[in-house]
Amino acid sequence: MRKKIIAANWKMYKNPRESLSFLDTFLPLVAGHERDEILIFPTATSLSTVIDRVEGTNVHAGAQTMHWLNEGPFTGQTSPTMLTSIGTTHVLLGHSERRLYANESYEHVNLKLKAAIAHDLIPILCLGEMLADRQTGYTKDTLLAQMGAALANLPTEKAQTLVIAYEPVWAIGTGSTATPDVADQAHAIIRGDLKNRFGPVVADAARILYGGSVKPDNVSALLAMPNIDGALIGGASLDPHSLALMVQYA
Ligand code: G2H
Repeated sequence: MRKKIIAANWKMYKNPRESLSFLDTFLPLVAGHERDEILIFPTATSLSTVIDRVEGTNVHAGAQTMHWLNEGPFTGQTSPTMLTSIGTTHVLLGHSERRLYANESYEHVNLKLKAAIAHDLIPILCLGEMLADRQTGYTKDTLLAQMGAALANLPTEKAQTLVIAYEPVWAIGTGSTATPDVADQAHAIIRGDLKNRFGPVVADAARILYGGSVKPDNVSALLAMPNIDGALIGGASLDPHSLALMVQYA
């Protein structure tokens, strides 16, 4: 039985004061909730504040991206060791907004994924097809190509903690969620590829989250599907009552 993950991707919202105000409301609402893992991915300037505030609770915090090297002349970047030095446990990698607006390729994501694992950060690898891929029947090919590039040369023993977020780009922030069946079919493709690549133990253990316009009124139907092991939630995670409802699967 895979423990589900409810993850909040705050994108470029909430300064440290707003993050603390959110947590003052949210933490009591989910206190003692152990059925699922609860993760929050604040913006870089709020990360250390959030980590300090959630210490000792059932909530963990992660970064929205990172570089693969430990230091260097890379203006604006944050390294794996910088993240672990403040107690970060998870990192989102390859989010479509990073691919779209920061030119991030899956070759970069591959370097980041290996660096995250080497530093005991749990990576959440984001992937998903564009609307044009789906309309032309290329969803499966696209997902397999993204998996192939992101997971290239990753040894099986390093794949044990993998978490993948399937986020169809056409469903991100658009209000159009994939139906539970459509999402589950994509998750099954991803799990099948994990099995081919790393064997049944890794494939059975990997959590595959769905992301893309998840809200309190669609979360329970999505999470009821056999291959959907949680949700990566953007817009609807910014309100503490809304996120708490989704932790309870609404
Ligand atoms: C997809 C998702 C969170 P939203 O980007 O990663 O955002 O729920 O706003 O579609």
